[in-house]
Amino acid sequence: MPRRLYYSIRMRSSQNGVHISGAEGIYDRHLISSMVQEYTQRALLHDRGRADEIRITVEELKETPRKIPSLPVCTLNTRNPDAAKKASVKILSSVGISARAVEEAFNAINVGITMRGAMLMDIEGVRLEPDLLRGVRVTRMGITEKASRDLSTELGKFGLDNTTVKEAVILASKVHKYRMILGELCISDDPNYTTGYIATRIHGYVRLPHIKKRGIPYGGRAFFIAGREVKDLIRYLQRTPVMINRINPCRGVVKLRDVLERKSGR
Ligand code: WAQ
Ligand code: MG
Repeated sequence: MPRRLYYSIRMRSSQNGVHISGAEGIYDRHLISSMVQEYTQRALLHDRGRADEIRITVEELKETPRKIPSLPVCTLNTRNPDAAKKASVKILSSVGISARAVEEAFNAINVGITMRGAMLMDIEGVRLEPDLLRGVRVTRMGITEKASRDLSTELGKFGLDNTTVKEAVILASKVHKYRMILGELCISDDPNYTTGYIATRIHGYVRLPHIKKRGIPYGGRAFFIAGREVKDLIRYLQRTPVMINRINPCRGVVKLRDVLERKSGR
């Protein structure tokens, strides 16, 4: 029987060369035209302004996507940026990332120059990505239709069924499948979106409300890496197609103690 074909569909929109929105997924052949339509609509309706250029890529994947489960999601009751940072340090240091590295990641994000991709840092905070301005972009991830419905149901229990959270969970689930990645810090670049997250394979995806003050127009991502050999890792992040086909249960607001003790068990 011939291999079943999958397609990576990616959208980017901009106005006067400035990025407005982006989205991507992996789909069956029969969904290509409806997804192209959906992404076009999404680009045209984005509240950050009218796109004057929309680029949509439809690419047949040469490898069958790896199937993986989603990270479990929970939320801490952090009330301000300082509390969010302290919680980040506690959780990330429990998997071997130094407090200094976490500090470096926050500092680099707060410089205010938003990168297109993520920083790669070793556990001491030394930057490992070859292009320090652009970072490394994770692409070629998706979710099956069934898992997407299940993720919506699961997140919906806590009022979190929206594309921002879903896409971040899908991205993080791909990232943390790779053994060398110990942890992640993410702060949105949307000035109105003040919830960030950290993630580890052990603790899952931990949401951090008020990680930044409202109105701040920059954000960023850092992946903390065991070792320093990043070539295969970068290839995985950028090119290996990965699809979520199973959803782990999510929790609502939890205590930091619960996150540190009750590991997600993956
Ligand atoms: N690969 C690597 N880095 C990326 C990617 C990608 N595909 N997309 C964005 N980044 C980097 C880039 O530096 C952005 O400025 C930064 O991450 C933040 O990206 O559960 O919306 O798309 O409520 O603004 C977190 C949701 C939302 C928390 C994160 O990130 C929650 C979000 P944004
Ligand atoms: Mg954004």
